[in-house]
Amino acid sequence: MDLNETRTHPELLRHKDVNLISGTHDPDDVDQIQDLDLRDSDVFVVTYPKSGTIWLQQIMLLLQAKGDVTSISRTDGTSNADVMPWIEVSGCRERFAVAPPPRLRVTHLPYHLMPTALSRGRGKVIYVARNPKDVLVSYFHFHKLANMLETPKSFDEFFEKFMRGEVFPSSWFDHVKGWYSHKDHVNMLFITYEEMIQDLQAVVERISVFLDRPLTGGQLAAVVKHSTFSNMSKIPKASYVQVPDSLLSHRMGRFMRKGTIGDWKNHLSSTQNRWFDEVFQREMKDFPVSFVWDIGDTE
Ligand code: PPS
Repeated sequence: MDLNETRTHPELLRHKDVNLISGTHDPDDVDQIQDLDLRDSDVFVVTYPKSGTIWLQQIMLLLQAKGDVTSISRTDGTSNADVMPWIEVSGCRERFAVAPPPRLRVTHLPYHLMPTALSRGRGKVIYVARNPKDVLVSYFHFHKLANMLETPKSFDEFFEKFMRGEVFPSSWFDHVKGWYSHKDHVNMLFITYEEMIQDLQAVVERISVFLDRPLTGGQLAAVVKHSTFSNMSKIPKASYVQVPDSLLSHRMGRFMRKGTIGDWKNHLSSTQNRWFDEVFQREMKDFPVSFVWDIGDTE
């Protein structure tokens, strides 16, 4: 596939230590997110890109519907993102202010750009982290289909940009460490993508307890069933196949790509892997959460 056949090269906008996406984010609008008044029922799913955002959208909407997938299935061409959008995308902040509860939102923003009301105990945060080698690979493939992002010339070029944090929203290391450092100052549940792969039911149970939304055994089983990779892939509004071609070039690949642990082994050279490990050890040496790097380690 010729990766250079593509589109214009959109620019990242550097703003308050974050790379925003020109045309998708408006810095003035993003600045106003900090002043949002929060309710206790507001929930933000926070992720670095490619860490399980749309998986959590599906789980949250199913939890809300007590596992009744038909009640969240819409035939109007909209996707889960229309119900649970990214707060930082232009236009979303105004709609948030007037939306009825519960206001469920996702975001890739770092902590310092989020509503200060979170630090006063208002609202809840579910942070999902994924092992960064798989994030890098998933993000590389996503850059090929996302029209708002620059198409990488090669994997090697993208690898270097990722390692330098020259992607939206900046460095994976800063994002995860930054949010984790506020774990005890906000109402936060910290989970990993790999835990979800390993035992989805246990994670959904933790989320339902955290949100104080109890489920019966049957409802829990239904939430889990309709949020597995294979089932979500068959639901157009959950798998993003409905997103217009102007945003995602579907011919370049699928949003629901592999959904596993360890695909990085098919992409990183041994030199890149060594470099990654050195940076990871330096950056994450005091980080108390460990990551799973291989699907075989979950068994
Ligand atoms: S984005 O663009 O930041 O919102 O992407 P995000 O949703 O965070 O991450 C996309 C990756 O998550 C995978 N995914 C899943 N994996 C396992 N099970 C389920 N149900 C699931 N849903 C989404 C998706 O396939 C992307 O990972 P890769 O590695 O590219 O397959």
